[in-house]
Amino acid sequence: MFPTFYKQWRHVFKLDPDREIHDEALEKVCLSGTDAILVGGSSGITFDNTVDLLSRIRRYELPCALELSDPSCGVPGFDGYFIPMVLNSKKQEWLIGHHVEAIRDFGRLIPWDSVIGEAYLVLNPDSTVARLTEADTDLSEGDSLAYAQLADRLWNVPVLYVEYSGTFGDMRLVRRIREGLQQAHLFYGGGIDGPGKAREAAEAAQTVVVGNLVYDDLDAALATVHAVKN
Ligand code: 1GP
Repeated sequence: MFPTFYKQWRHVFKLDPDREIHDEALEKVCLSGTDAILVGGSSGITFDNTVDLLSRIRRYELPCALELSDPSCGVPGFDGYFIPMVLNSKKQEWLIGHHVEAIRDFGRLIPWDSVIGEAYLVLNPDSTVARLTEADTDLSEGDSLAYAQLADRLWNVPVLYVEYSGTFGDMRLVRRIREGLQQAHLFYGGGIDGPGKAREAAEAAQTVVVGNLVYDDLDAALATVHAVKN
């Protein structure tokens, strides 16, 4: 059985261990009414900065999960571990290679009961994650739908993450992707700059992820919680 705790999440803040957040801001984020904190980022993540952020978040009661793309940053003590696999990466290592190495080297330490496979569809070519993984973002609507259905129906991944990190995506496409899913739970993230876009994203996806806004405009970020959950 896969863990299913994330299925209740409508709104999530994603915090990056490599970015500074002051205690007062972190308190507001954790007491905002969001459903969970997802810890992750595309660069500069280390074991130490991940431990540090987790221990600060643990002062509060909300669930906290780690998006783990580098096994050397596998800090114990999170409520769950999302393992990203980039569907449209041109580099095999981001789809399956790193994962095989991690299981080979650390398999005996993996808490499988709290591990969730997370298939990413990366759609903003200018994002760090797209560059890092050499994602093929030049996709037709049909291509995107096919990637999503492959992950959902052929691979039975528990979570599909439509990632527009840094820019607001095409909500019509996101909605169509969701309509085509049979069992996967849909996360959307990218470019949410306030309650309006948060609401739009919430109409299209099951879980809305807000990242950069926490660091750029905290008040606007906090306002997205109510917009998504009500
Ligand atoms: C990033 O999807 C998240 O992985 C959130 O994106 O930072 O653009 O909000 P933003």
